[in-house]
Parts: sequence; C-alpha cells; structure tokens
Amino acid sequence: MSIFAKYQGLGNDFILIDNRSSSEPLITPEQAVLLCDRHFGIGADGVIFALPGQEGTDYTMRIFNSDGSEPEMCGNGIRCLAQFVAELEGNKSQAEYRIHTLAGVITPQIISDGQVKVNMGMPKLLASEIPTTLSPDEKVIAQPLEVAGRSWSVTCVNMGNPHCITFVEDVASVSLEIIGPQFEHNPAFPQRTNTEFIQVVRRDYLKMRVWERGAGATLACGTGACAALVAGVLTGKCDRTATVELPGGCLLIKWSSVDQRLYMTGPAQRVFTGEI
Ligand code: ZDP
Repeated sequence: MSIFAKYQGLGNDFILIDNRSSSEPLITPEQAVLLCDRHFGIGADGVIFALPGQEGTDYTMRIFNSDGSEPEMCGNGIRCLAQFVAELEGNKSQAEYRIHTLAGVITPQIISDGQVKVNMGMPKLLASEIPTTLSPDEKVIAQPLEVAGRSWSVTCVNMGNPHCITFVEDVASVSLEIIGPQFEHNPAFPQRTNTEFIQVVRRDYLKMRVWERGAGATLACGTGACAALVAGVLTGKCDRTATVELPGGCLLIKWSSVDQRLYMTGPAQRVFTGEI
C-alpha cells in the first residue's frame, strides 16, 4: 500500500508518488497506464515520482505519461512536484528546489500560495536536438510539413522534450483529436512530438491548444507554452514576455534576453490524497 497525492497545474493533472525511499520508481509504466485511466484508475495525464536527489540536487523527478512512456521533462508537473515536496517537508517558506531531471537541473521556486516560478533553462533549436528529420543541421523555423493532407508551417523547439509549433487563425477551429495524433506520430519526429496550435491575440498574449506526446489532448502544457513563446519570437509574431492562455488557464512566460533562459510562472494545487 503506498500513499499518493493528486495534483493539478491548470488542469494538467498528475499522481504524485513519495519515492524518497528508493532511487527507482515504485510503480511500473504498465501500472502507471492503469492508474492514469479516468475510469478504471485514479485518472491523470501522468505519474510523477519524487526520488532522492543526485549530483548535489535536492530531488530527482521522473514522470510516466498516461501511455506509460517516459518524457525527459514536464513544466506543469515540476510545479506540482515543488508544492508536493514542500508539503512532505512541512516547508511553509518560499522554498526553491534544485531538481534533477532527464533534461538537466531545473529550479522551481514557490513564490506565493499556489504560484510557482520555474527557471526552465535554455531552448534547444537545432534539428538534431529536437530531434526531427526536417532541415538537418539547421534550425526548423517556419518550415513546411505535410500532415493530414495539407501543408503546415512549423517551428520546432526542444525544452528538454520535443515540440512542434504551428500558428493558426483560430485555435478553436483545429480538429485536435484528428490532427494531433498525425503530428505526434509523423515520421519527421523519431521520438514523436508534442504539438502546439497557437493563435496570436496580441504580441503579449497567445492562445494555445496542445496535443501531447503520450498523453493526447491536455488542458495545459508548461514546456509547450515555453516552446510556443520561443517559436513566436523566432518568427517575429510575439514579444519575449507573454501570457499564454490554455484551456485550463493562463501561464506567464518570459524568454530572458540576458541569460537566454525561459521563466514560467503558474499555479500548482493538491486536489486529494489517497492510498494505492
Ligand atoms: O514530452 C512529453 O511526452 C509530454 N507529454 C510530457 C508532459 C509535459 C507536461 N504536460 C508539461 O507541462 O510540460 C507535463
């Protein structure tokens, strides 16, 4: 029997596991698929493990998507992890944590009740870093990609995990359930991809819908919002700081021109706890 806590960041929801007793996840990818099922399980977009730190970090974060695959990083999830470990520690102060992830060390800071600001690191832009087979050895900025019988202009960004961003007139008009999987499994993305459909409302305000690798349509994606802002700056469509409106709520994203890092600020809340 192990204790879990259910958290959400803008409706992107996760099962948090206190895994401080072992350096290996206490739950298998197959069990994660069952637990994430919204009818036969607890229901979530993924399972996140708070493991002991390594290489001088406070904790290690690992995550299994609802399809059991393991991504390198997650934005909404690391905000939830910060609140979770603060509660485990009984830490009420405005804690900052150094978290080891497959995408490197990421530092979330609890800034006020419910809000967490995260230094998400620098975006990677070369095709081989996404990875994608589009424009080898170059950046993929506003390149054509054939999906679902039409050509889309796409920009690719890696925020620890792969993202393919395309700008549309009206995000509500995108048939996400039909188009999303065709981007995710497109042969141009050997490790699959997350796909963001972006509508520019103002230079400092973007509307976004996302089809996530290994999780499908979710209400929000933090790494995706960061990737979308980078794509907006690279294509001259938005400023380096913008609000990104998602179906689950808004994130504030800033791409610093000083240290070239992305800063993401948003909520993370515990919903309930239970036993598995
Ligand atoms: O890269 C992937 O497989 C994503 N589905 C990981 C989860 C990303 C997340 N939604 C986020 O907020 O970045 C947690």
